[in-house]
Parts: sequence; C-alpha cells; structure tokens
Amino acid sequence: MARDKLDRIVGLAIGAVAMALGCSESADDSPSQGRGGRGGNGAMGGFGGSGGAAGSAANGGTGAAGGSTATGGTAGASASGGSAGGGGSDGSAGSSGAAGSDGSGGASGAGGSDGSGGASGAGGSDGTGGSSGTGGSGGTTCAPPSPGSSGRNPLFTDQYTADPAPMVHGCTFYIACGHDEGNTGFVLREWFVLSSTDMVNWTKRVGMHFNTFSWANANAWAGQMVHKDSKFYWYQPVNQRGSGMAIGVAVADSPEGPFTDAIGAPLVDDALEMENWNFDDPGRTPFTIDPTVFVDDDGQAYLHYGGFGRMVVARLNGDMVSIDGRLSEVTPRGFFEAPFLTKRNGRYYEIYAAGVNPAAIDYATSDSPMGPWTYGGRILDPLPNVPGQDAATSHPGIAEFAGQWYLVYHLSNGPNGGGTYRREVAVDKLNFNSDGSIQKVTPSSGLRF
Ligand code: FUB
Repeated sequence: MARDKLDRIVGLAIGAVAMALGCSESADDSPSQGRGGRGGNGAMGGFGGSGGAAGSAANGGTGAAGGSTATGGTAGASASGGSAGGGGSDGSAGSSGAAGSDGSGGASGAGGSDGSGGASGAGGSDGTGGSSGTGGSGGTTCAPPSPGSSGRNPLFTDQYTADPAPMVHGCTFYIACGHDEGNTGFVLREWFVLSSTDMVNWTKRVGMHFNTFSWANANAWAGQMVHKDSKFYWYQPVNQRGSGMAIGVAVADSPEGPFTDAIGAPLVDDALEMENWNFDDPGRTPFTIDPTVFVDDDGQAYLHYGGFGRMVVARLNGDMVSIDGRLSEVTPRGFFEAPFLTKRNGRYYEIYAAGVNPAAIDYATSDSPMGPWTYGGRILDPLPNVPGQDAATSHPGIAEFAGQWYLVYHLSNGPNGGGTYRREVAVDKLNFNSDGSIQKVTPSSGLRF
C-alpha cells in the first residue's frame, strides 16, 4: 500500500530526503500573534489580529476591545455610555476608545496590554455614563527584546533540533520542532517545544512522542502547533503502522501539553487521499508530510501539506480535526516540501523549501489561503556545504513577535557536527519591503537587538 509510495520515493533517490528515507536508521520517526480579541465583556486576552469591537452595552461600555496587531479596538457605540475601545496594539498601548455614539459619551478605553485584558472603560461622560468596563479582551503588547541583548544560533547545541514551526501566543515565542537522533538516516521519535519571552533565552522541553498516536510507529517529522479557541492543536506527520506517512493531530489546553490524540486515527492518510482523488494506487498520492495550519481572522482554518514537489490544500472544519470538503493540489513554483502558511496585511504567504535538496527557502503569495500562488522570491539560500557534512533539507516558518518578524529554520552545518540528520534550529530577523515582498535573510550567529 502506501509503503509502495515510500519505496518509490526511496527509489527516486533524489535529494537528501529521498536518500534519508532510503537509509533510515530505524523503523521507528495569527502568526499574527494569534486571534483578535473579542469585544464586549471578554476577559480573555486577544493576541493580535484585528482589533475586536468594543463593548456596547446600553448602560455603559463593557470593556475594551481586543488587542490588535495594528489597530486598536473600535469604540463603543451604545446609546448610553460608550464603551471602552482600544485593544492593545502591537507593541504600543491600545488606543483610546472614541466616544460612544448618540451623544452619551463614550469612555476612554485603556489599552489591553500583555494579555491582561483591556482596562476598565471609564464612565460615559454625558450623564448616562457607562459603568466601568469589565475588562476587555486584552491586546498583547509584548515587550520587545532588550536593546543590546543578543542570542545565538543554533539555539541549542546539546541536542539536535529540526523542522521548526513558530507560534506566538501571549508574549511567548514558541517553536515546535523535531528531535534529530540519527547519524546516517532520519531518526526522529519525539518533538520539542522551544520557548522564549525575549528571543535570547530559550527553554527546550519534550512536547510529545510519536507514540501519542497509537496508530503510528515511527517518524516524528515536521509538524506545526496552532492555537484556536483556547485549545492547542499540534499537526504531526508520522508513519502509520502498516502504511506510509500520515498526518495526525494532537490537542492540549496548553502549549506545554499534555497532548492527546484528538482523533484516534490519522487526519489525512493514503486512504483518504485515494478516496479524494479516486486513485486506486497509493503510489499516486502526494507525500503526506509537513502539515502547516493557519487559522484565519474569521476562524476558518486551512491545512496545507506535502513534499516532493506537490502541495495539498484543504479547509478544516471548525472542530480543527476533520477536513471540510476535498483536498486539492495547488503547488507554488519551486515547491519541494515544508510549507508554512501565514498572513500579513491581508495577503497570504506560503514559505517553503524550494528545489531538490540542498534546498533553499522561497515564498509565494496569494489573496486566498487556497491559492493559486504567485512566486515571491528567495528568502534563504541553500546552506553552504561544510566538508564532511552536507546541508540537504531546509525547513522554514515565520512569525511576528513584538513588532518584528522572524524566520525560523534549521541549520545542517551547525557548529556541532551537523549534517542532514543532525540539524539545529536557528532564528533570524525577517524584514518586509513596503510592497510586502520579503527581504533575503543571511544566516547569522545569533540575533542582535
Ligand atoms: O525531518 C524529516 C523531513 O526533513 C521533514 O519532514 C522535511 O521537512 C525535512 O526537513
């Protein structure tokens, strides 16, 4: 069955991934700072995105709006007593809420900050003043890294880390990644969660093992964790026992876990793909690896995945653990594997490993999360080979934190031995041009602030 496809891929023996598969040592391996806060009484902090609407209770504002990346929450507009406005914006205090409509005075809204919820709205100013706000959904105003501080690349040298995917939640920058334990082939059995609140000091802990999925028996490859509705979903490619690579999803109440299998079966596997495309040969299906999930401003989530030059796109249902409709192949130019989907200023960005290994990092954009994609350019050149090592795979993700975008990727030629199967996660700043294009990144020895 799907093993045929794996064998076929191995047979191709192109690129380091194919080679790696062929010599596997073991049978066992709103980016935009979250969602916009809701208006009204919400006590939960928003984590960026668009500002939530302010409360608009008749008797006064009921709280500040959600935090936003760029814009404060909107003002209250109740007939009596405007509500507080002003979500915390990205890196700056939330703006004041404008006066409520109808002349009855809006309150000033304090900015949400640090996820602690918007401050109370003051009373309306016109007799019918609004009562105190009950705490808006907080904006996330995260402190930027300290000026003069510096980090180091790779982030860790005590263990090998690979396939990073960033997630900013609250004021913590998380990186979900794999744990390379191989030498002459891929051996990945567990995933790490790396985290930092200052981009300089990082912690590393095991987040999950592939055996969280009872139906899996190997290959804890490149996954991504996302947040939606107070749950954390970790989409992971693993080897499905008796079959080939498949994508599972685990869920937890915290990025720290504990994670449990959300379905008890794969979300996507060869069987689903064959049914989707009416294939009778699993060898015709796309390579079911490297899931990326993006939750859009309206709550709609999208799953992309794929490898060996074929990228699949699909909508997820609201439960985050089932596919809405059909899978489609909509592959950006040059795509090889490792897609990462995000959004900035209304434009969708697909960042991905491009070209047969050694891979570069390229990107494409679209006005739809389902594509089609317009090639954007190169972000990261293939890492230079080092004698005795190689730099085969590349694996990217990008996220914004405290007003700065970052590229996470892995080195294969790090200072710790390196090589295709001993990779090390690194972070560098990523900058956009005014037209939305992405500037190239030069790998550094560490972040400087
Ligand atoms: O780590 C195993 C595979 O290597 C990943 O799934 C790919 O993205 C490549 O990095």
